[in-house]
Amino acid sequence: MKITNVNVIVTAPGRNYVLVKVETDQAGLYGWGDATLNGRELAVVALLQDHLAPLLIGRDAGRIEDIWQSIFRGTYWRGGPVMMTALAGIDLALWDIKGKAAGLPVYSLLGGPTRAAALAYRHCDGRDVQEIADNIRAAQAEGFRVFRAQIDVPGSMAFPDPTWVDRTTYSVPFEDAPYLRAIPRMFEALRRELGDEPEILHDVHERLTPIQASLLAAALEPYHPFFLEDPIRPEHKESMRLVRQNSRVPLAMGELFSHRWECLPLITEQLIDYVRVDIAHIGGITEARKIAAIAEAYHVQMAFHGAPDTAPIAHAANVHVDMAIPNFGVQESSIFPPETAEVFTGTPYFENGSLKVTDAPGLGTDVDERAAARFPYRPQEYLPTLRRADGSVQDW
Ligand code: KDG
Ligand code: MG
Repeated sequence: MKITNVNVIVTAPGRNYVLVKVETDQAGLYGWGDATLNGRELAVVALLQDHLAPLLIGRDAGRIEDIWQSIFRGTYWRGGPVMMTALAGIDLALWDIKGKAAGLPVYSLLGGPTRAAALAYRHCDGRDVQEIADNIRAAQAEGFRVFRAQIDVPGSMAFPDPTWVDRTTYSVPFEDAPYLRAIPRMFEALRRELGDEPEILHDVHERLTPIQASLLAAALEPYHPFFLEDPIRPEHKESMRLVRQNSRVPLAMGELFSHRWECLPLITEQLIDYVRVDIAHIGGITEARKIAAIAEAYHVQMAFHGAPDTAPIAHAANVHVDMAIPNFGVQESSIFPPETAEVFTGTPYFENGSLKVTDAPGLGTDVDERAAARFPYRPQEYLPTLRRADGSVQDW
């Protein structure tokens, strides 16, 4: 089963996606991978087309681990989000091929299902508590049990929504003091409004210093968040010790990590409870299952990043891994722009607040290439930069 062609396409049905099609010498046997890196899409395209695709032609598509190792360790320069997203695109396509060749869904190749479906959380962000509570109630009516709550803090947006972006300055404000006051108040009000049952989490987006993160985590204890996500910046992982020592709320981190070694200190010191790595940014399923296995040994659960900025293919990969691993925690879920339905089939679907994939062979997703061609790349759809009131840059 030799690789005969690697084709990279960029399509923007609502937003930009980078897709990798790996074709083989067996008639009709191909796989699709997702190599979307939000705001840096074309860097990944160039790496795939100019440097990695030529290395793959003629290789045995079934040797996923060997291909992974040869790209990660065998090409000298390694790691980083661009490389690991490109590698994920290839890896996902190869798992898709392996599943199709075997006539089995990928979760079956990973050891078979350990659960019926993947518990999902839904974004219920809002401008104020009332809007968040209304969003949570609406999601509850659909069967959801876990919710993400982000609130707009006046003068200090907690969740920059692309529609709010001032395209001339291309920045949105963030101030830590009002944010730190607003989040405990938000949780308090949500508990008053909704009671204790809904599981509510909050994403800090790496915006706080270690001591601020510790204070916030401690302040949220009475409201038992499901987890507090990315309270500190990802570079100095040891700072998580301070947050851990000073609070008893579950902690989650990892969407900006590129591989298992970045997760290690947080897992082995049990400084987090959920690993949030993004399958499309860590080299794919091959790396995800290893991180999950390391985490399992330390009683840490997996909560794969599932933001809408990757294509339905990566989301399908999330659910296949979630279905198979024993230490699955929760799956972030996304609502895709409606146009994606014209391009993708086999997108994971919701059932009673959980995500499911079908038992179709491979990842179960397919791409209508003609439809994809109708949605050209949208240049410079970047996230805004956050800036403090004095004009200085703040972590996104
Ligand atoms: O590209 C940035 C997004 O992936 C990020 O803002 C989403 O933090 C995120 C999340 O948890 O979904
Ligand atoms: Mg996040």
